[in-house]
Amino acid sequence: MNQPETLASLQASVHAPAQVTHVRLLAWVREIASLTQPDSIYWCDGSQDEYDRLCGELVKAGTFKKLNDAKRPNSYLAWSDPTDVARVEDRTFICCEKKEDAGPTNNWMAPADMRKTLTPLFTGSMRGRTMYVVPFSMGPLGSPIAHIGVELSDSPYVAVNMKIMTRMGKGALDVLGDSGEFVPCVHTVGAPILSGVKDVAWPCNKTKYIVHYPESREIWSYGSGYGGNALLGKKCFALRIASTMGKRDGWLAEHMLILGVTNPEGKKYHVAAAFPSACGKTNFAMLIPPKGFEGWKVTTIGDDIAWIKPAKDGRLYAINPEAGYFGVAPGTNEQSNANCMASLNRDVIFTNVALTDDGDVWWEGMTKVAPAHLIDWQGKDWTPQIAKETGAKAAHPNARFTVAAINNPALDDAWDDPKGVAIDAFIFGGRRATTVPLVTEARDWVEGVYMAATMGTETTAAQAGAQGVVRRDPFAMLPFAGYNMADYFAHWLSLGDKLEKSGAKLPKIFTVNWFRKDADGKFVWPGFGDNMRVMAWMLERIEGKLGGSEHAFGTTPSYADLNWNGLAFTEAQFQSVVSNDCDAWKAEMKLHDELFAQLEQGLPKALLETKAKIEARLDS
Ligand code: SAT
Ligand code: MN
Repeated sequence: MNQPETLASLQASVHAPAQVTHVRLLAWVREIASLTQPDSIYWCDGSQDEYDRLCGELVKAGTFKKLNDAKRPNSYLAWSDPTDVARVEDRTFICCEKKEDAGPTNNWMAPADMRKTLTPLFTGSMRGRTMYVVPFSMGPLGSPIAHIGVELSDSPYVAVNMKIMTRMGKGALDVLGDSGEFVPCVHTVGAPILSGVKDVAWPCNKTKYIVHYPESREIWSYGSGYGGNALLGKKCFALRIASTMGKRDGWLAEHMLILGVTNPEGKKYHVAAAFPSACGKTNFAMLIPPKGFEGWKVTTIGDDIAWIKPAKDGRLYAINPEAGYFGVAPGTNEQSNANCMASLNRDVIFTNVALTDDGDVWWEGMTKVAPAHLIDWQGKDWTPQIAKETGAKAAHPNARFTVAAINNPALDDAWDDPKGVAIDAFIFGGRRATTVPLVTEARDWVEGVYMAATMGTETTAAQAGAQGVVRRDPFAMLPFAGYNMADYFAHWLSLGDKLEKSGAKLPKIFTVNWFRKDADGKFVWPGFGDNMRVMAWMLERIEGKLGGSEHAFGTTPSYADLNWNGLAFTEAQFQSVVSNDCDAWKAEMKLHDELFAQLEQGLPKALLETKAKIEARLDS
């Protein structure tokens, strides 16, 4: 006869500490363990001891190399399998009951079909490995804006990265209590260790599935150990699943950095900015004001994701749900991002950068002169000569660092504030060599949403596939919206409408493009710290100051409207980055047609009306 199961026996069956009294959690861990059949189960407490121990085991397993402690204390380097180096968008699925709820920009499969596909893959997939139970909070522990997730993963690399990227471990379990809500996340590298076979340094599987069930709020990830494919709190939870939660409950989960900017008079503003992956969000979030901006201060709240909720005062408050940065290493240096370089002095996990002969790291663009010899990210000898002859990169272009936010010298005092910060402006930026001007202020919320919705960008190394191809990337959310993009636009419009009707002052919306090129293919705008010049103009606009000229899409500053102190940038150069070529824009508007045709079903009328207005202005 079946005995009623006691909490103690349930805990014992999954090796849970006595602290864990959440029956649903315990039962789910047992269910996944019986499916994936790990050799053992380990509950992460999130302590430094645990982190150090797991890193030590990763060193023994050959996944990590410990870097020279005298050069970079407490830091490690991992090299991935050369086939597992970026997010796999073509293997990413939104599995809701109705295909139209995922929309034409997402891969879709019916939940039942996907479960049928995944069950055999997950069956026994953790054999020979430990299953790590990784409880985490996205957002400050206990914040009303935060949400809890639990990731079950057979990758200790994931466990230690999650310790840096989230509030991971005991604190999250305490918030969960014995009945709290959590998003269940199952991750396997899909490489069971068969008896007698030695494990590899970076286990993964050729077959990959990154699967979201928005209706039951589950995430299932198979076959990859890299970044957003495997650290499921990030893009999978904090964007794809959270965007569906936000749509339902009236808030926004966005692919945005959040920064604070304080002027010399001591007035502080908060800006949230959306750029596609690997287009300089981390650099912008850690911007150091250039010469000519003495007395200004920029501080970081987040570098990748913002959760934004309307508050009773009618303003939009944002938190960074993450606790660390998983940023692109190549191109990062003292000039492009000195705050980031300082953040990376210690306590870092590097993935796919090169190893120097003295046990430190290097990547393209880190120093002007490359070291004479390196071991590249694939473990091969690398010299500047070899690079010249073969084009071999020392670091993979999507090589990353994982580092805690508290390492950032420019961290904002309010970064961990459960209330969040009130947003004054949204910035949307693509990477475009032509057409799109340096900066434009939208006439109003609806036109701002139009510009964000039709944003185009050249693809980067952050996604597997061809680079430098222009694709529409609405709100920089193309790979991250967990539901129909047309409904996502409608959600933005309706939120703005509601706030406006309540009498609230909406944040201003700007679009930027730091990436215009000249006839020789060189970037014209210096970017990085000099982006402060553009931001200062935006803040003046928020204060209602005039300046700028109106054109078909909104207002762009004139040369005289920007502070040029400390930068030699001619009026002609400026013209070349702000000019609006009418023919180019007419062609561009045709590309918007393509997007709108794709999203036809459910596309808000307001966007088509806005398009017609812009086209009429272009024609006049
Ligand atoms: O690999 S991640 O998805 O975390 C990074 C990115 O693409 O922005
Ligand atoms: Mn990102």
